[in-house]
Amino acid sequence: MTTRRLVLATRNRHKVAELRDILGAAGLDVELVGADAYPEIPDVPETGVTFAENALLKAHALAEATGLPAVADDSGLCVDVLGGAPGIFSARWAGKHGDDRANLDLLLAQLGDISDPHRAAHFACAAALALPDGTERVVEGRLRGTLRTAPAGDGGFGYDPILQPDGDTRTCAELTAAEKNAISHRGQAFRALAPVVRELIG
Ligand code: ITT
Repeated sequence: MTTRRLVLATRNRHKVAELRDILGAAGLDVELVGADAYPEIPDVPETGVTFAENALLKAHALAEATGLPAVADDSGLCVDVLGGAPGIFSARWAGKHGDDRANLDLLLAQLGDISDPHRAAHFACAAALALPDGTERVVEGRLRGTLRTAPAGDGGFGYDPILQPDGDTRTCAELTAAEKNAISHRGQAFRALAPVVRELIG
């Protein structure tokens, strides 16, 4: 039997690495290919207003363009005292998409006067699967924690250096990749999606 190919609808190389680890550990017998293998396919505008809507937009666009099953995630950091922001705007909070350091610095400045008991936040992830025939599934995961006042650690990406998961004394950027995947929003969401992928594409 030939191994099925599954396209990962992300150009974020950190996410590709995490998804390879997470889906690999879930025992999926599929060949995982990043969206970078299809440079001619344009990025889809993230016009949704929820993580789930955006994840489905990305997965459907790539499934239609490639004729292959596609998985996507949309994720971000939701800060309680900011009413859930940056949320779906996490990647472009400081203006330029993907400028992790500027996003993190702006958020820390905005929270400068907020004391520890009020610095609760969570990472959220919606993981979507879309098939070329329009079949879709979406599941969500969360990682709750507290925001530090200064970055610590150099692992991971994005807001990892300022989120300290509940029950730990380290930030996400101080965890090993395996430790982060075991508890992360993305790990939870894609571990929940893995049996669905197995059922739908074999
Ligand atoms: P794709 O759309 O190509 O997948 P992206 O980086 O634009 O890549 P999102 O639109 O989902 O992805 O934005 C996610 C942003 O949320 C990301 O840039 C980080 O700022 C933040 N984020 C998401 N997951 C994170 C994680 O595990 N650790 C730290 N920050 C994270």
